[in-house]
Amino acid sequence: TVAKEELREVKYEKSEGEGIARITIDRPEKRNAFTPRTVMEMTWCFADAREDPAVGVVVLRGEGPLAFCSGGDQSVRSAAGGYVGADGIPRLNVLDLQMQIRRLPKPVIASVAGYAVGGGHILHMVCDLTIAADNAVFGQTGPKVGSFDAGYGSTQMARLIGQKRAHEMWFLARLYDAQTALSWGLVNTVVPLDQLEDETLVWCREILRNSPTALRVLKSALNAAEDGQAGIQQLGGDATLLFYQSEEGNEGRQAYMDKRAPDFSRFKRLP
Ligand code: 2NE
Repeated sequence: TVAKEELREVKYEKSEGEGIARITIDRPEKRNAFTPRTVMEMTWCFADAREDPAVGVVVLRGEGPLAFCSGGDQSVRSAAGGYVGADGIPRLNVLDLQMQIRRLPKPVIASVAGYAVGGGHILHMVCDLTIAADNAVFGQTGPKVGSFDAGYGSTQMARLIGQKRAHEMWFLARLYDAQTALSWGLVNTVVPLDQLEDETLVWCREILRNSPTALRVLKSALNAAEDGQAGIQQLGGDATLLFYQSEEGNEGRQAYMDKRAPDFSRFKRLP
């Protein structure tokens, strides 16, 4: 893990009083390819955004106009079974990051300029919304470089664009422009590159006006079927969180603490 003052490959900003956290992959010279360290830094940022009650929406982006993220840094990929950092240990920690984004109970928006390819394409797919600049390019390169993502990279893609197109995207490993991505349902909207930042802010502010609990439960619900038991757990956790805030839930806890029998008689059994 890393601490905030150790962030080197990622930039993390929180807007004063507005509720927006912005995570920027900061390796533009490599088209924002990620190393194990980049992923650890992103993990730290997403955890902070989750824990901070002032944050209501998270934006994931890449530094510069040329790339959102070009996936795993192939120069540190090892035959030992993953991407290797300074500690010499091979890791595929981006898979944990994907789950962290899915489970973060706040909306996460991918703001994509330039290339979103390989593992970078999967990162935008696991975000809840994608706003693309008109120079954005999407695709999976894995089969060309001897890699694949048979987790969310496959299942979530098929959910988003359908089985035939998902087969095409993976089997041919072509790159697609922003308009094609829009017509396929891979992204929510396409805007001119110079408006990407402003449009992302507009979407954030609109989201921030809405009920945080409604957004939280909807995110869980929209992911629940795909995530199986883990998805039900997330949705179930939201139900427990709400129940703990209710009079009925607190009657049970209070009765236990008072060493008396709980009295649930005043709580209606609604149809
Ligand atoms: C992204 C793309 C299409 C951009 O092309 P272009 O022409 O705009 O830039 P260029 O010249 O290729 O890249 C600029 C510099 O960035 C490095 C390049 O090697 C180049 O370095 P220099 O020659 O200037 O020294 N660079 C770019 N992407 C890199 C990467 N991923 N790793 C290391 N260096 C990279 C074009 O650059 C491209 O196709 N990049 C490779 C995309 C790719 O194959 N990514 C890995 C897919 S596998 C994966 O991400 C993955 C997974 O499948 C499963 C689990 C985890 C990860």
